[in-house]
Amino acid sequence: MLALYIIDTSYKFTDLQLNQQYFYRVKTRVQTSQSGWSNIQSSTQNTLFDAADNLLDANNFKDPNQKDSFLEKIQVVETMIEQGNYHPALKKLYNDILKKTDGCENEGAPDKNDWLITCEAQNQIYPLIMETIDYLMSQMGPYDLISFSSFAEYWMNTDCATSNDCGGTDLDFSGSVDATDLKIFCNYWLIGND
Ligand SMILES: [Ca+2]
Ligand SMILES: [Ca+2]
Repeated sequence: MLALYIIDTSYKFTDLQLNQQYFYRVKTRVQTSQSGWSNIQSSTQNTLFDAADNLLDANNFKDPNQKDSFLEKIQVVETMIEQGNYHPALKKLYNDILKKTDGCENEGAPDKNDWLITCEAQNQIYPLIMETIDYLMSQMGPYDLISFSSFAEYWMNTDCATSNDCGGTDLDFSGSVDATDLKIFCNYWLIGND
């Protein structure tokens, strides 16, 4: 909620959640007199699918046909989310979709397995994928899945791919449980205790 006066006649919201509906109303003030509140307006943020469809041109892909495949993958994830299957959705986002868009974030240039071949395109979609991952993590609540004792049990395990993601402790689905997973766990554990 924004409850302050601004001088400009427009305002840009940031950190809005994909697929969420937001409501707005405004009033104006001239010196000491002010108007009543406007009617309430609302808008719904794009889904990740719509955002990817609108933001990414087929020419941004290594092969222009990959745009459709990319959108199909996102569609699969959105269906999983609608059905409440957060864990498989998270896994597909991390393992499949994010990896095709993460070279610029990790190394400053598109990497070998990236489908998007420009940093401009990656920089548009990567933050939205991360936002969706954050949303899923917040919906799941880390201690629904795992606890510190699970971390002890699976710590430094390197064959998570064959063992149900090491009981859920391989949070970035890298195949092993290490400091990266513990860091993710701690971040969400802190958020969950606000
Ligand atoms: Ca990659
Ligand atoms: Ca890991």
